[in-house]
Amino acid sequence: MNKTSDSTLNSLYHAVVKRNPGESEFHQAVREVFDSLGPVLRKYPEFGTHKIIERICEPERQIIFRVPWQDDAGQVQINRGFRVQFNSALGPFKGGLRFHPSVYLGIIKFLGFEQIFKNALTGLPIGGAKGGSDFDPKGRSDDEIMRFCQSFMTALHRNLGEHSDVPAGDIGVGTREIGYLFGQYKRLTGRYESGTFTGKGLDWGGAKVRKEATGYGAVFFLREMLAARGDTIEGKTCIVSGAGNVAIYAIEKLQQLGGKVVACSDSRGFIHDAHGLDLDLIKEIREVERHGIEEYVAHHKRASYTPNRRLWHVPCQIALPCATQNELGGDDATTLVQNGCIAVAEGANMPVTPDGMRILLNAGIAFGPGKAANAGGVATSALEMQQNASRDTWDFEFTETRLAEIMKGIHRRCHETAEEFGTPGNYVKGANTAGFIRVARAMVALGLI
Ligand code: NDP
Ligand code: 2IT
Repeated sequence: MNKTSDSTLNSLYHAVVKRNPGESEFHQAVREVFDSLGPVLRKYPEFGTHKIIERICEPERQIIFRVPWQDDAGQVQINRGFRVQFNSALGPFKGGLRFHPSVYLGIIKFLGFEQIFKNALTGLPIGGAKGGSDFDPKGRSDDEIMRFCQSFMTALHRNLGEHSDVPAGDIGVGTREIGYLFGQYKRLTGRYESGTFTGKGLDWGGAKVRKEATGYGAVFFLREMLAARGDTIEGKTCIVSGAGNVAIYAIEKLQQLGGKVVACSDSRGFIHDAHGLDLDLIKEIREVERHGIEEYVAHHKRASYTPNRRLWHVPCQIALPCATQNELGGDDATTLVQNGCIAVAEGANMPVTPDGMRILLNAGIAFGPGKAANAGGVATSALEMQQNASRDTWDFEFTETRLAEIMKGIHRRCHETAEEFGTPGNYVKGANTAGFIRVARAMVALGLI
């Protein structure tokens, strides 16, 4: 019986690989979820009868489009745009847009697939989607960013709506880009439909705490994992990869809770400051000037900059990968373990490779997978949708309290599900299992659609 469901999952995995050739990140995300599902199929044989797994791996709709735009020199540029509307069993499609030159269908599908289960774990009514473009915003002027966003939205706007598909930000897409995208959507539809986007500016329909939510949420999840082991963040040495939206607000919350963050990175290198990072300076360099993190050392002579983005050898007790997929591999995980690391929470999506994850779990480190640990961003997006629907605005404290409660609920769900399915303390199994069951039940209830 056990063997049957495992061999079924194995052949389903090979079918996914064959059907989606060349999409290695998507295969990786599917494999990880399938590795958790054997016991689920045994407990709920109806999921097999209803072909939930086959259906969940096939996006409901995939949109690929041309994005032509003109640069400041008057040259025509062509990029490719994507929106993968993966699953709407629990609510309107929901998930961010990524602008990065590495974007192709396999990345958007891995992100969209993960988003289904992440969104399910929040307990809120949101389906899963992801989109983006291979457009590289680096070094582009404000006008170029605006023209690109307008062209992107001209192609995509018909497929969006507050009850159908609600994008937000991700790598390379922040409040500025959401502004240009929303502006063009409003112009094309003639409607001030705030609920079609989240991550908006606070003056035009945005929600307090959304900017901070993913980083804060990851630290709230970390706090819960440590509390389950009778420990706290107070006094711990921490390192955080990335210096973008998620990393900055993860650092902020770690510091507020008494952690000492000594290193962070960007795509080119990392800074190390044994006194603890000066976050106001990092915000100024990254959010205001949009410069590289190496500028930090010009202001703090005591700090060092290393032109290599891998910072995992910096000794720490807590590590938060908050930059990008597959940034922490097997060797990095071994180094973390050897240096006495006790907890890793994924602020980014799939930052730890399968090898890395195996090593961290085998070492008994508290490991929070992205689906659970970084769900605070999308959960607060759902709170933004609630405020837009009721034309209300909540204050910072109230919204942050809601976020903390949601992260506590996600932790509890993962923890209890891992125990129920015989893998206590394994949040990877807990998150995959709990997220999958919620979506699968809804799919069965909604019939064959
Ligand atoms: P940002 O664009 O704000 O920041 C990304 C950071 O990661 C930058 O420091 C960037 O460096 C670095 N980075 C990006 N790509 C690479 C790469 N290929 N190699 C090395 N470094 C890289 O993005 P976010 O902070 O929003 O997103 C970070 C991660 O968090 C992503 O995995 C995203 O999917 C995930 N996430 C984001 C959420 C959100 O609400 N924004 C919600 C949940 C997850 P540089 O500036 O030099 O390019
Ligand atoms: O990966 C993610 O969860 C996000 N980029 C945020 C998605 C959202 O809709 O807020």
